[in-house]
Amino acid sequence: MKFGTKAIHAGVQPDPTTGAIMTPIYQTSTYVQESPGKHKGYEYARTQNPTRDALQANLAALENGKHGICYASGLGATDAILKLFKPGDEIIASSDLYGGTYRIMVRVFAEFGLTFKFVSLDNPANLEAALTDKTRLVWIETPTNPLLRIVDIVAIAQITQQRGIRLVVDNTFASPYLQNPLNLGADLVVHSVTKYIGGHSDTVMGAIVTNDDDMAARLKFIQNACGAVPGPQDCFLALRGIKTLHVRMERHCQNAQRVAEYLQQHPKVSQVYYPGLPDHPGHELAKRQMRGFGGMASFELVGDSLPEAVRVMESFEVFSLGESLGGVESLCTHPASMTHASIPKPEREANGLKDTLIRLSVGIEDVDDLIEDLERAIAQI
Ligand code: P1T
Repeated sequence: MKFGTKAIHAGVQPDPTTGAIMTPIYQTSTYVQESPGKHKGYEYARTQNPTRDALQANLAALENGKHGICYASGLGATDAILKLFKPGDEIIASSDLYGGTYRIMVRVFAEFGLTFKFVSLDNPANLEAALTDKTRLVWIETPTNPLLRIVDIVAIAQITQQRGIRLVVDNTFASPYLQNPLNLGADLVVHSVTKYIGGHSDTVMGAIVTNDDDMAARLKFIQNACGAVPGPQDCFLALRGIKTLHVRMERHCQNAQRVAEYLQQHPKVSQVYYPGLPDHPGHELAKRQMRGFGGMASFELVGDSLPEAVRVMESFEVFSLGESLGGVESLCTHPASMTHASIPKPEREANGLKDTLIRLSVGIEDVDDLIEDLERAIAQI
């Protein structure tokens, strides 16, 4: 079955009691048992919920995995993965990554004895150099947030597999429509469902997909034991969002390509980060491992003046200034003060993330209006 058909049909079937074509929102906390332990497969809604089951099966199908497990947020999913490890275990993560992922690692799990190293993994040789006999997990985003670097999943997986180290790919920026890391050698795929999968900026949720039965069982145990489950209404919204994922992603890619090309030729723009541009260092790799270049683009203005960058961000009329990404509407974010503020400035700067970087989540509006908005906003400086 091809992607669009799976997006609409995988994991869902007409409701057995009424024939309702849409999976109902099973808004219940418990399920009646005939006799202690004699029930229809559902006991308590933290443990199982039919709306969540449908979503989990659907997401597993979209990532070509066996097991889908959903959490109350993307960071809830990250939290569950980190709980698979023990004090003394070392985790190597790519140095360009979502600030909240950095924060849960450094401010929460480091306190429990996990150790973390942040390494620029767009060159896989850097991973070889950083590995120790304590390394148990490698964590990558690709494309990375917010600098849109491309990490070679196959090359990284070759290194981790040889040494029995687990590889997680945060596939939030690509979505399962553009990239399937399990097919490229990853052990676990993690998503902020909040973003492209949900697609409408109305839900916060996370998901993990894996083919590994043992890790799936442990992650389901953590889902139930620690309790970071999404509610049924959110699962319904995510399922509804997914039905148009393939159509939305096509338009996100087209619009972002046009926006990136426009920005690249603008005399007041010094740098554009978008993997669909032929001079992006990861362009050829992105062509190999992705089916499109996605809807995220970042840029810097000539002169690197923070007040000027702020003036541009304040001047947008179609792009809304805010955190998050992946919704149908275009958003603009200031990573240094918003999504990546929890990474100390010297570390951000060492990684190439300037205070003047502007990140765009290019929505699916009419692209001419987006370009006009950029033109108007940049003309303010
Ligand atoms: O917000 P939440 O659903 O908990 O997802 C966290 C998360 C995980 N991974 C990536 C790559 C992310 O971008 C995020 C959340 N990011 C934003 C809110 C943002 O604006 O970048």
